[in-house]
Amino acid sequence: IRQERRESIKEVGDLKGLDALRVELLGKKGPITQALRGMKDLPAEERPQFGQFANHVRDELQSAIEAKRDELKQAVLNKRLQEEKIDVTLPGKPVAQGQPHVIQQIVDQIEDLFIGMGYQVLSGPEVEEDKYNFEMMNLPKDHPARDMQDTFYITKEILMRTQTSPMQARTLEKHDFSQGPLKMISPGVVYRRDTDDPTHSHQFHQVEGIVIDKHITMADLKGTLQLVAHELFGDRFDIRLRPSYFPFTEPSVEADITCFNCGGKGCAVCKYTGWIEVLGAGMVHPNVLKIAGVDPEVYGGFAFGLGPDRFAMLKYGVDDIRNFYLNDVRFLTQFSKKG
Ligand code: FA5
Repeated sequence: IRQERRESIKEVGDLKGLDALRVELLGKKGPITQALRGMKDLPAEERPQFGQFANHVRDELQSAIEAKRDELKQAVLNKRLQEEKIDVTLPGKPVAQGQPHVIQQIVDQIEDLFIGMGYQVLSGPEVEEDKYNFEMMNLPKDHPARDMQDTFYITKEILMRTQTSPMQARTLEKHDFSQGPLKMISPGVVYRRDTDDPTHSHQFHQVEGIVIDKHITMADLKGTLQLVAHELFGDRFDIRLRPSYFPFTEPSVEADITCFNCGGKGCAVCKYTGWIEVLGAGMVHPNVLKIAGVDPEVYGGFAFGLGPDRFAMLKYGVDDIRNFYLNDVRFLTQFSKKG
């Protein structure tokens, strides 16, 4: 019987079966318990020997069951490990990756270009003081040119900046010219109470630029702008300066770029002129320098404010600026850096 039972323990295939067998063999109704109970019918001198033997068999079966339980548990674990094995050589699942917004891509390109020419890149507050946005830019409270940029006012003195030009005033005020010339660009978002249309948005981007030193001329301005056009659009694109007016520059210009659509020949996109306006610029007005505490008799230079939204429209042939702000991923993913 002993041998037979040991065989049956060996043959059990799972933990449930083993438990059932344990109850069957060692439980109250099992043969060992029964045998021990029957001991009282034996002659007194046989009882100790019989008891000893029965206990011995019980212990033996108990340890056989325990050994089998360990073995089964190990087998379950091994099976799980086998099933959960990861094949690290299999190709991974592709993870969808985001990308910078197309306007940000243009701004990044502009930043890289100017950093390469030794400019510092600064960012300024979008909620700005009237003082920096207008007054220090040679636009006192009663100046008619304030109407050129319809403004979102927060209080009488605080507004959403209408241009990145206040960063000219902020840096001029702080710059220590004994340490060298000022060369700075400042990209950011600006706000105007413009009615949205295909080429105007009430919220758009600008990149301000300013260079102040002792011998800066308009030729430096034109050369710099030409480089920007060539870098962003390619060598076949040219830039042309037209006389214009800004209260903070004298003389002032607006810069046009060869129309991407007709290559300068003239079409509906450029209203048959062959050129598209992309930025305002000029030689920094002596009043702007004076107000910021810089001597205009000694220092002078140029400044510009370009519109990356218009650059992006030109570069990619987008005919409505509002597309950049609708957050339609089908539109935005077209400008993937990889593609
Ligand atoms: C200015 O804002 C001046 N601060 C630029 C400047 C800086 C001149 C330094 C001289 C010296 P303007 O309002 O023209 O200028 O805007 C500059 C550029 O911003 C425009 O050429 C155009 O590219 C872009 N822009 C202007 N208004 C909008 C608009 N509503 N939506 C999209 N882009 C615009």
